[in-house]
Amino acid sequence: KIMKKKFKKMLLVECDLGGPEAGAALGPNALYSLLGENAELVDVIRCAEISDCHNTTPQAHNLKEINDCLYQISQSVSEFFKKNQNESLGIIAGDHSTACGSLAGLKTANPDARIGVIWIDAHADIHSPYTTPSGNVHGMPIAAAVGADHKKIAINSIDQETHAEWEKTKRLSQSSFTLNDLVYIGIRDLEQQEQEVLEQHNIPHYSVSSVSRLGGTEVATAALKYLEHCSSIYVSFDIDSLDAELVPGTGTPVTDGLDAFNTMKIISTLAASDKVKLLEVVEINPLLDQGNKTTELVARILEGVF
Ligand code: Z70
Ligand code: MN
Ligand code: MN
Ligand code: MN
Repeated sequence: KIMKKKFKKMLLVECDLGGPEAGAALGPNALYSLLGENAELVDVIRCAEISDCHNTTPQAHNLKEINDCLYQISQSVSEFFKKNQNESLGIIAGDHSTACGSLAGLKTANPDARIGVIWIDAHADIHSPYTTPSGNVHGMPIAAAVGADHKKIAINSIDQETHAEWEKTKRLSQSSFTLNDLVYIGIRDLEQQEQEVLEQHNIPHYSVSSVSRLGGTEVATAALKYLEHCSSIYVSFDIDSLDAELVPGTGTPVTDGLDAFNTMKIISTLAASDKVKLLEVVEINPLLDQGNKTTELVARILEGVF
């Protein structure tokens, strides 16, 4: 029996301005080229090149150019959902900084929707410019999407230009969801400020060991159940959620990560839910890969859905 793939239409976002090094902008094309003719391209968004950025925002590197990219993503995603009411969209992006743009697009097309978020990652990505240890914006998309500054636990003071651009990021991000509607899977490399935010908001988390114990299908089912009051669900799949040995081609491989089989079960169980409208895959960096090992594994994990 031939199963119809859920995400037949794809948006590529070629951006690597949110991470510490170049190359993630090449990930979308590398993965897309392995998907075969089933995948229909709806748009390709190219972010500025790192060499063209002046980086005048030290607590959120390249945020001006990232904001330009967020605007385009949001427009493209909202246009897609306005035109294709009951369809789903697959996004292959570069570094994770752009995810708040995808969420903003979903929200704009459907202002009354209560959006739930399932974030599969080694990282919590919930820093703001006030708490970031690195200034890398790929560590901030969730704070942007919910409009949080975390000023009470700040470790950085913010200069004027960073402040202005971050205000713009939050505006573009639309407060598309709230921390009550967030579930993490696989996070294991967090700073103390992130831990505090997670504890304060009681954000549920399925650890790698709970995935091994319960299995991917069970964990995905529980995550969907936790978000059952939401009307649509966005899934962000950062490939560094997988174990470091499996994914050399990513900016920050982290040990003790997810295995391929359970990750495939998680993704396919989530994709089977009608509420899951948007699945975004991020952080493949072909320049760091061993041959094509990482891209090929991710393509295999996504085989049933992309
Ligand atoms: C650290 C920071 C990070 C990757 C996000 C790491 C963030 N928490 N790393 N995605 N690959 O710098 O904010
Ligand atoms: Mn991430
Ligand atoms: Mn990550
Ligand atoms: Mn302010």
